[in-house]
Amino acid sequence: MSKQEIFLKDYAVPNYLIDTVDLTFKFEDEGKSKVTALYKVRKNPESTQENTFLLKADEIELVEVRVNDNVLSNKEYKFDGKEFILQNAPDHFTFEVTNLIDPANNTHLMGVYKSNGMFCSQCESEGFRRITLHPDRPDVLSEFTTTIIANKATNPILLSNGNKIAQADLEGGLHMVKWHDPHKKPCYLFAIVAGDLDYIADTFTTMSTKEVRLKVFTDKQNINKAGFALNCLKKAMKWDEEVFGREYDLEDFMIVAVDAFNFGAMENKGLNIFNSSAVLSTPKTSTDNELEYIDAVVAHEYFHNWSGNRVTCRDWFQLSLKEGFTVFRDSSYSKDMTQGVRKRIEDARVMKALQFAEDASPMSHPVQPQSYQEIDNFYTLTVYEKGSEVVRMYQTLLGKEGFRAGSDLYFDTFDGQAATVEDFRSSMEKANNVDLSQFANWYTQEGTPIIKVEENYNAESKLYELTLSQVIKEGQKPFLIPVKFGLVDKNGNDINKSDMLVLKDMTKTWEFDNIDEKPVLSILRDFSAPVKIDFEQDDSEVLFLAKNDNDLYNRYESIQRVLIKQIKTAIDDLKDGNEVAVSADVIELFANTLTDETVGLPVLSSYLELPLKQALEQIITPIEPVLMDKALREIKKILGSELEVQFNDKFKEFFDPRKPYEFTEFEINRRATVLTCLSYLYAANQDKYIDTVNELFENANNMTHESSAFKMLVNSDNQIIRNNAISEFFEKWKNDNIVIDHWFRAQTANRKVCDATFFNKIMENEKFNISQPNKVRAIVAGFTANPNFHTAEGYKAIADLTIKMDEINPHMASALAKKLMNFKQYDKKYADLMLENLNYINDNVKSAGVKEVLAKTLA
Ligand code: HT7
Ligand code: ZN
Repeated sequence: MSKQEIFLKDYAVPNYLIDTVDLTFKFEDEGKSKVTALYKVRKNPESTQENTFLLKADEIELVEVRVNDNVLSNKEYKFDGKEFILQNAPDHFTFEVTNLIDPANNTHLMGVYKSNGMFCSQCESEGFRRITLHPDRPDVLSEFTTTIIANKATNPILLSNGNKIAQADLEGGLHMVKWHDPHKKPCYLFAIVAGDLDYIADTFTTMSTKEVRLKVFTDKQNINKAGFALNCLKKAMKWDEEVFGREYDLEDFMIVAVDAFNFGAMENKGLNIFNSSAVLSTPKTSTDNELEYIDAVVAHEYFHNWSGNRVTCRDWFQLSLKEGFTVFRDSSYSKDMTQGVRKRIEDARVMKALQFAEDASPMSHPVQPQSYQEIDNFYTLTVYEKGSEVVRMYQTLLGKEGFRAGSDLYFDTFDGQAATVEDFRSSMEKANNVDLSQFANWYTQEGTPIIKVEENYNAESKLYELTLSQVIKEGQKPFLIPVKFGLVDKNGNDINKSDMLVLKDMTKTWEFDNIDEKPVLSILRDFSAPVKIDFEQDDSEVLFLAKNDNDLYNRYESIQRVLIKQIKTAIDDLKDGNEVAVSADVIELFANTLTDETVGLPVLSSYLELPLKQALEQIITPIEPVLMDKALREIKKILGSELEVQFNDKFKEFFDPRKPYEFTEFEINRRATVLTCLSYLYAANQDKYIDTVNELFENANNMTHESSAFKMLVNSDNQIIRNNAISEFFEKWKNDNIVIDHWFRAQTANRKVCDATFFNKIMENEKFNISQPNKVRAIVAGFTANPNFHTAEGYKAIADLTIKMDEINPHMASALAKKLMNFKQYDKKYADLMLENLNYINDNVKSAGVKEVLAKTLA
């Protein structure tokens, strides 16, 4: 059933505020659990509305409601299961509700549910209403006290937000723990956990010398995998003090790992709840990428303590206020920790491949959406990643110091309040004494702006002119765009003095005089704004930049431009029934990249990566997914074969499989380079390199090597090698609930192993569990990247799974429904089949989230 559309322009302050929330949970190991909520309520002095107290509900069973201790009869309120309305409420009163919840049967994973026998919660965005009656909006901030009662033998650990203020053993094998959170917070930051958990502990001394107790809780079997995250937490706490001046504000900071979780993690005040895949790790069980991801997620959730919790959002339209800013903060942290320049390349890669695709999709929306039906559909790349790029542009324009001054002012001014993206901007403006009002357009206007570039050089007057024009949607106002650039001479040196142009108007020309020779323009260095560039630059200039640009990011970008052109030609060749050929220029460029001393380890593996399919799909249309897949494979094979010597030299220079594992920038880059080189060599000549791959697989002392080697073996042309690797990996890792996801994903991604029938069958595997989103994500991420997905049966398999998930977990179902959303960009033979399946999904689903995606897609 579709939900009513909610508009930002209709925002009104809440009629009532709740000063204190007193919750009591009595958890039952079997059957339903009882929740009692006691609120101190008062009329909001800012509200001009009547005395209507409106509370939200979802799948809760009401037992009793009291106002000022008097039980209400059901004639004294209106309740339809979703909304509870008390008309003519007093100006001040206590409101007490008792209700039942059913955690064991809560498969939506929102509210309180059970994961692996443990009680846990997820309230953002609108999950608190699945726990008890509440206005459930982020601008109602309260002081929470939480009492948890449960069987002591089965649930020895009872956790909630804040400080533990009491505990006692009770009759009948029960015990009780009481928590109090002194910081006012919206209910979406509430958390509760009960179960038989183990933990590791440490301490952190803050900059004002307060000692904070740190704990990471996991199920008993995984406690040996908690240390890495705990260490990351300490690094993040220190970094936030040093770089943003933010200190932690409670005596305890706790992280709990749960297996069934809809997202990466959740920043509940003092009690972060994590998807176990975003916390549990050792080098033997997690790849470098996964460890870096864990480091980033731990930091991200911790950073929310200020950007999100101390200063929260007024309404869900302000989601990017906390998410864009916090992604910016975690991205800066990752750059400082291990990722360096590779981080910028990766962030831009995600933006260009995935966020730009979202901007071009039916679900396109501004960083600050102006309306929604189901807010959970808007936890998107646009709100998170583009939102982070927008915050980054503030820093680019204001400089690091100016930005820090703005951030300090923002935190000081809005501490303890629910703020807006305008509040953030006004802090940046005030601290720097500038007018940034035009910046609002980045928040309110959707789509990816294009900058058209024109240049003119006059050898006689030695004048170089550069014109930048904005190509934006009809009706949109021009964006304020920082454009970093270089004018590169033939020796690869920059001849421009300032390195940034600020484009405010629809079009503007800049003049540079005394230029002796036409320079080569290196535009949008550092990916200084989330825009596309339309520039018909000579192939020879692009190639020159790919080899000589002194800006490490733009050198990568130019290599990608050369490759995109090559892939386009290859797809055309295949369409014409010809074989794929790789141009001498491309081969020479790769040879140069592999041998040029100026290409250091920090960038080498990124420079050697072929463009992501999603990035190509925006440029090479209509999309021919099967031909694209083939073109990419052929190009890789040819490069691996033509440049075998160079790849092998690099490989040998850095290959050291027995070296003890270290999580350092150098070692991560070294492993990435080795594995990238090996993947080219293996693509070109499996027989010759199979022994190396096998050895790496058998003797790996870390998951980075093991998982890469496993994927190569699964890709073998030899069925026996494939099957052996698949069964060996399964036997070794079947009892590791996280590592086994590599096994699921590697198979469904592989065209030699998985088609639609296999995809449907793998869900019957003893280790597959449909109620764990990680499992569903693993098989779907693999299969949708596999060319066999693009068949009638492949689309139907995803449609069937979407329909099934709609019943079990609507949040996941929405994500699945988006897989077919871009059907119009595909060649007609695929588009028709996708459309057929979208209609089939639409006829068979109920949840508001999926309905919203389909309504936009089919409009
Ligand atoms: N703020 C968190 C968002 C989140 C979430 C949203 C919808 C459904 C389930 C969810 N779990 C966590 C995550 C973050 O950005 O930090
Ligand atoms: Zn976040």
